[in-house]
Amino acid sequence: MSQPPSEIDLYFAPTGNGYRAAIALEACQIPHRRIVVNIEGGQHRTPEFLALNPLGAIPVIVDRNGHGGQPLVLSQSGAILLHAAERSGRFIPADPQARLRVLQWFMAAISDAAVGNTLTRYIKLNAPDKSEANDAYFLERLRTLFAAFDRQIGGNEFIAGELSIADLALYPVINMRLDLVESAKLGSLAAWFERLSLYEPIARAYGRT
Ligand SMILES: N[C@@H](CCC(=O)N[C@@H](CS)C(=O)NCC(=O)O)C(=O)O
Repeated sequence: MSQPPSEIDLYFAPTGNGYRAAIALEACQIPHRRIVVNIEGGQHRTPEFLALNPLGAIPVIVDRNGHGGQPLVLSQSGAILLHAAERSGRFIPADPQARLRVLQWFMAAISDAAVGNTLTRYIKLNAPDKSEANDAYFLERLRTLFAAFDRQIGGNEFIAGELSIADLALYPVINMRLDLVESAKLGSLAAWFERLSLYEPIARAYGRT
């Protein structure tokens, strides 16, 4: 029997940025299907893929029912998460002050933590000059950033009030760097991670259920 087309196509690879977009769609209960992009095989550099994202990177969503019913092609995992949250009316508060607080930590997750984590990998594996001192420097920057998130969570359940796009954006980064959370003994961040790991949409995004 033929299936009706799902509303959103998610061009995905199993990376932190890919999982961020998958979490967004699962948490906001937006029906979608995954189209796995073979990054190792260079599929993200084909003309077809570059037509979707000129930057040649996953994730990308193709939403046949974007704003005003117009088709929408959107890249950048943070933008996809924001779009999904706004569309569902969840994970981002309406109150202007609370909204800005959430956006502040959302941006810190996307532009500081996610990028900081990528830098530790690039400097260790891809940079033309290898240096243990540089590896240690970028790792320490990331550890310091994680410690700030740890203090922000403190005794609370989530990063900025209710469960929000700040939490959903940070999760894939922490999932990749539990070694740092453990070595720096970041107890609040560790407890937060365990809590979010039990959250059904996140478990589904990672194929754990
Ligand atoms: N800031 C972008 C980063 C996207 C990104 O770097 N994607 C990686 C996979 S995690 C990619 O497709 N890399 C392919 C390449 O750079 O050649 C986002 O959050 O979506």
